[in-house]
Amino acid sequence: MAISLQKGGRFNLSKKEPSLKKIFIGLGWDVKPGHTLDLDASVFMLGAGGKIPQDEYFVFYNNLKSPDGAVQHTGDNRTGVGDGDDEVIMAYLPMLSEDIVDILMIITIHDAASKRQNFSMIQNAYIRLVDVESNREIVRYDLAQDYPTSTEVEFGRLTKVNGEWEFVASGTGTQTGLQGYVDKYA
Ligand SMILES: [Ca+2]
Ligand SMILES: [Ca+2]
Repeated sequence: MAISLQKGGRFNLSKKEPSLKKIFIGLGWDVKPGHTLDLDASVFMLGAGGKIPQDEYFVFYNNLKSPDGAVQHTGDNRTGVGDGDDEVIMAYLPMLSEDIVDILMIITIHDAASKRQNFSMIQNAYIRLVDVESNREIVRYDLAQDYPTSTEVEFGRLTKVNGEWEFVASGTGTQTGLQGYVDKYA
């Protein structure tokens, strides 16, 4: 059975899943009745200085693959309708550039500012990691908290600590727009 994390929880993948290579990162959400929102998954792959080493380490619907080939976005979902994963990121750990120490999974609301939308209109949000080889869910984080003012939320991140990869259930909401992340990390 998969481990279920609370906000701030951590799971050491290198220690507990030493054979893990290819990770299916499923991101899910539902739009509350009466609203129409388009959410997008983005990945920022950061070096030790807290910045992306080059532009293409920002992986999103217009740049589906990282330069090292390790992280791939499988495509845009416009509605979030239906149970199960709405957008999916694939990560292949052996191909990851040695320079990368943080991989942030961020969900933004498309045109949130102009449409006056935020995460209070979203429910059933989660992030889960699946081992592709065994098709086994390893760890999951359900974002129980409401985000009344956030226009984007970091659902989770993979972070390298002393050479070991940990998954962190971050659940951090902001209201800077996707551009705010680009300004911060690029
Ligand atoms: Ca989308
Ligand atoms: Ca959904």
